[in-house]
Amino acid sequence: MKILITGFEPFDKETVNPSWEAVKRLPDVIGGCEVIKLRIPVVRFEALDAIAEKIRESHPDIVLSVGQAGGRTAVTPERIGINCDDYRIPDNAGNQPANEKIDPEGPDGWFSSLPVTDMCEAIRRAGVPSSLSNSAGTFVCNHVLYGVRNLCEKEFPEIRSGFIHVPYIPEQCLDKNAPSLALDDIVRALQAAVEVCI
Ligand code: PCA
Repeated sequence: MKILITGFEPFDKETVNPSWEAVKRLPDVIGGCEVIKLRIPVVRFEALDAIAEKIRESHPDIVLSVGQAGGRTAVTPERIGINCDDYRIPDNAGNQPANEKIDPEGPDGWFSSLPVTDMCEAIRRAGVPSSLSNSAGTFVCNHVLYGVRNLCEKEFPEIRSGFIHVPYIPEQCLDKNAPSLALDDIVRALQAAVEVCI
C-alpha cells in the first residue's frame, strides 16, 4: 500500500510552511504503508498538475494533502472541497481569481473520501487538539482538495483522497498575535491521521 502526502511551499510573506515542514519529517513507512512525500507550489492549477503527475508516476492508494491555516488552533481534517476559486490574496504566481469555478463542468462540491471523524479522534488520542472543519476556504488548499477528488472520480476511482489544515508553528508567530502548534505535535497528528486512513 502507498500513500502520497503533499505539503505546500511558503506563501503570503512566510519563510516556512508548516505543512511541508511536517510532511517532510514523517517516517518513510507508516503501519507498513509506503509514504511518498511531495512539496507543491501555492499556484492555481500548478499545485494540482504536480499531484496529478505524481499520481500517474507512483500509483498511490491514498492521496492526503496538507496545508497551513494560519489562525486555527487545532489540526483540522477537511470535510469538503467546493468548486470555487475566490482568492483573498494572489497565489505565488500572482493569480487572483474571483468567484470562478475550478472545473466549469464539475459538481459543486466533493466530499473527502477519507474517514474524517476517525482522523480527528485519532489525532486527539495522540494528544493533539483536533476538530473537523467544514470549509477549506476558497484559496489553493480548497482547489487541491476539490481538484484531486475531481481527478480521481474521473480517472482513478480506486484512489481515496482528502485534506488536513494545520496551524502556524511557533517560529511564524514571533511577531504576530496568533495561535501556533509545535511542529513535533503536527507531525504526530499527521502520523495518527495516516494510521487511521490505512
Ligand atoms: N494554505 C493555503 C494554500 C497553501 C497553504 O498552505 C490555503 O489554505 O489555501
